[in-house]
Amino acid sequence: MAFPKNFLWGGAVAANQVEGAYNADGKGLDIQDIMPKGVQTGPTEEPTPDNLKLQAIDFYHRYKDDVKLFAEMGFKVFRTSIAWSRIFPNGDDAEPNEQGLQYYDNLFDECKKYGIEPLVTISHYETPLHLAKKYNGWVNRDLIGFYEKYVRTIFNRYKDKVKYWLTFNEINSVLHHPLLSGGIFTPKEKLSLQDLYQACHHELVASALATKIGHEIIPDVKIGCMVIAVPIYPLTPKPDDVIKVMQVEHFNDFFGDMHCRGVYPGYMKRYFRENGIEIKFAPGDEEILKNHTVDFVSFSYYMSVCEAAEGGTKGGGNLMGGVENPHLKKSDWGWAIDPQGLRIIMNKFYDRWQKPLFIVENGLGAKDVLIDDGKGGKTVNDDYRINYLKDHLVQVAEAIADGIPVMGYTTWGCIDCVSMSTAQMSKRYGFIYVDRNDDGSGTFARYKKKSFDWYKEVIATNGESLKK
Ligand code: BGP
Repeated sequence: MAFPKNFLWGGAVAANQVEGAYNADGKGLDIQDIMPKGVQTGPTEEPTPDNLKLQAIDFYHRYKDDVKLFAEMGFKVFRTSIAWSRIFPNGDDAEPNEQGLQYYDNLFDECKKYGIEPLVTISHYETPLHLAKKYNGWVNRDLIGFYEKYVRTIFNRYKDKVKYWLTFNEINSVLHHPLLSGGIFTPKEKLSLQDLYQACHHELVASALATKIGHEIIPDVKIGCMVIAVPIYPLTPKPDDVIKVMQVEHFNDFFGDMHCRGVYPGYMKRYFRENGIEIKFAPGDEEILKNHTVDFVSFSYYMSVCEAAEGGTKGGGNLMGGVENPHLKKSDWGWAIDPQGLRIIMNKFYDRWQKPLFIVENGLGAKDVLIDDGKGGKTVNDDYRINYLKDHLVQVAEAIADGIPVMGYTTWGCIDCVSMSTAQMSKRYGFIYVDRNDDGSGTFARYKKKSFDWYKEVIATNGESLKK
């Protein structure tokens, strides 16, 4: 397995899914604090006790022990996000919250202590609630200014500690989940296409602006976009099905095209024309988009889907829709398992954008059973997870052999965390089991799963152990 020498092996989480401490040390509320059921039902008025994210896995207080475990596995990189509302509690505050800034100083220092590079998502589905409620999130152009201020603050503060940044998590999901991804409070059914695509424009300008500012402030910085990668296969060879695939792919790829090419693609202009959408550009937008494209493309990969002009069974999956592929097995949560899809989408992305790739999420959400390890402790025999990750990493190696520059690989939820789509604890991805349950019970104790030692060996051998 030929992984490059400096390949960044590691794991990924997001602040809102691990930290808890939702109102500690001056943190303001964010949209996750009122989303107790993930994307399944609408938001609540106030934070409610059934929202597991309010405490999550208490990473806020336990990060030292957790980073130590990541270091034991040999992580070269740890991806997390900064909770915007720890830094600017309302999003539009005049001054940042020093306690929030200090917390991430401590976390990044802890990573550095073990030689782990932080990879930081600036905005991971956790827009300050006030920005959602007062401004309707990214529909409002003012968000660009608030984001710019936030970005300048964290870039200046962490410029010597963080070299790898992602501007928005899964930015292309905003078309499907406007509140989650764009902090847009208007319910999706009532949101006009005009407002939705204007919000996309604002996010894209903000992302390019962050790239510009990052390059000015941080020496040797690498700034990437982050998209959901979903290979789409036609359900049949009928040209109508293939056209359908092309059209759905256009909506998914629009965001990567903008980040890598800096201009609106023809297919999008056609869609705007035919749907009466007119994107309002402010002076300078065009130049910002054009001149500040990303250094690399990062993405999450969990599954592929099929599309058909008509028919097919609606597929499971977290955010993007599609119809079921009859040839693939599914996870406990109905997500199609398709390791080869990873190689396919990597080739597509590189052919299309010619930018280095970084796989920043991949993994299996499964129900784990904690058992005695025979040595007085507890563990999980998660061979299913090992097999899943192994099969996907073999395909990453294939993609590298295909000639694609790949910067690294971070598994999703390297420590069990609260699920984004369903807000459950029982959907576990980690190498480290956390004793917390869907009903909120549990001690928060950590236990190493079988996959912990497996991944440790993969990293130690730079992927050579995958041959076994
Ligand atoms: C991605 C999100 C993550 C994460 C992951 C797994 O779309 O970026 O935040 O949670 O999906 O999804 P889930 O937690 O719903 O299983």
